[in-house]
Amino acid sequence: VPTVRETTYDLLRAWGLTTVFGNPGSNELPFLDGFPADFRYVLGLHEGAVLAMADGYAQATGRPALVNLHSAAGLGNAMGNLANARASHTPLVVTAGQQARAMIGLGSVLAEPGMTRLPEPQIKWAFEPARAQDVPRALSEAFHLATLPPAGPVFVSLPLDDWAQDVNADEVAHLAGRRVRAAGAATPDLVAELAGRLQGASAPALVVGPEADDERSFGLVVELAERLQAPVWTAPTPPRCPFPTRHPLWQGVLPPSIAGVSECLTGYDLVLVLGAPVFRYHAYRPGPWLPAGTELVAVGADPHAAARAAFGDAVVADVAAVLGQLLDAFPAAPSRAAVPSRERPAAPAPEAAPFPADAVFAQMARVLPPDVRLVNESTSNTTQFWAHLDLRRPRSLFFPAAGGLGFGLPAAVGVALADPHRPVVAVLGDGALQYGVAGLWTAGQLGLPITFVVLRNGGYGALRSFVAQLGVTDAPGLDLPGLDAVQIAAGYGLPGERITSAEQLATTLACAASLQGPRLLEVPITAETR
Ligand code: TPP
Repeated sequence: VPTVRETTYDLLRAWGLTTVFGNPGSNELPFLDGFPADFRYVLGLHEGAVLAMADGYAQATGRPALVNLHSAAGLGNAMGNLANARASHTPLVVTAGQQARAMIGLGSVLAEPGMTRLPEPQIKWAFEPARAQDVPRALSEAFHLATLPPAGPVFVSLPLDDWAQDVNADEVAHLAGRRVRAAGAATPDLVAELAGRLQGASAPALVVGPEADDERSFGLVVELAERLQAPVWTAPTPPRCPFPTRHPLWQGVLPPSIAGVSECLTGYDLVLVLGAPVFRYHAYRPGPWLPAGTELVAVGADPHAAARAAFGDAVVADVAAVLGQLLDAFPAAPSRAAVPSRERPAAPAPEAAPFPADAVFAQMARVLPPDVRLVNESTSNTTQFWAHLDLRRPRSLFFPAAGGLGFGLPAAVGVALADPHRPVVAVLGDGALQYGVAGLWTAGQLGLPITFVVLRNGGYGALRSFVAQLGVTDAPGLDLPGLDAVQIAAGYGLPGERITSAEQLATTLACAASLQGPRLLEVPITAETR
């Protein structure tokens, strides 16, 4: 008779979940007992790092990932990055070990009767199986639900004495072979209506979001934009890069405010939003949702986002499928005046440290290999970052979707694990580095080719700008003296270098493609004022 453990490992194998991102404790050891040789355990030294490594891996592969955390404490440590995973719609099966069933109600150490409430509201679903025998089916539900659109993390609590129990083989016989898929295409009527509106528009514009950053959609968005001769913006606060940043139709990132979006879209009669909520604002700058005379239609997988929007029509559907349908529906579009290209900011050459951030990013765009994957968690200079990026392939950029720091460093580890052939550069603020620092150890142990670029401005630069915007004075806690990123890296076994000259910056960045293992570069930068 198979045990819960054997059945579970067979299912995980069938689902391709043979990498376990975890940090273990006594509740989880019975699951890890006799860990099969064809599985890989990726150890993170803090659960926040574990969650973000899995998130980076899932986003970079486009496949779900499995996380195993330790009890309520480990799950709690992972909550910040669970918020990021929820916001980026990352398919994650998050598990935590629970005490032995007989001990849960007794207030025992490592027992949490409210375990399934703990990860609320950052999950699609949380469950603790009623019987040990239900563990395989519960994990099956979690796997499919995490993957179905809109994808996202789900949580299963796993009592430690379940693993050695027998299952009824008949009860679980069909789980491994089940295929659960969403069919997200639009009906012919809807396609005809959307195509008609686009063709009839005198000045259409596109706004693209993270759902379009995959192998299926990326090229189709370009095709649609070119066919329509429509300008393309990236939706506000982008966690991904869904459109090539040097394409002549790309206009940049929409500003993250109500008034800012409306100002940018002035002059367009129809805005088609593809794969983004409408919209993820940040600073409160009220104004009209849209300019007078502008209509908006959003296509995306998230029904909640569709329902929540305060304006515009919405179609809940698979972005790639609808893109394909639209392209088939109108092979030729009416000819329109050429869209003026965005004025690219001058790309200053770095001179000497401290460097302006835009000079560092311009240098990256010059010397990094074309297949580079970037993770960005440097907050005061995202405008400069987007201004200079040269990204032309899907899944090339990852940023914490909920704005929670501590994602970037470990996410880079997961991104590198997903494809060791694409070099990874993580751009981290000197503040951001500290929230996910434990990820350095995993990067070092696995010898992953990651360049961690720590931009040292000596403080919480983004908050310094907010202080000015919000009219706040004398706020404490914004300066970060006394941090030495090179020595921190050394403590985790990573080589590090402090960059002082433009030449050193150019040569060290240029070898990102030929690394044998991770390294950290500390780059002094000047403060940005916005
Ligand atoms: N805690 C978490 C988990 N996430 C956050 N976003 C914040 C606090 C608030 N926060 C936003 S930006 C920022 C902070 C603390 C400053 C980050 O500083 P740094 O990484 O050095 O980048 P800089 O802004 O200086 O470019």
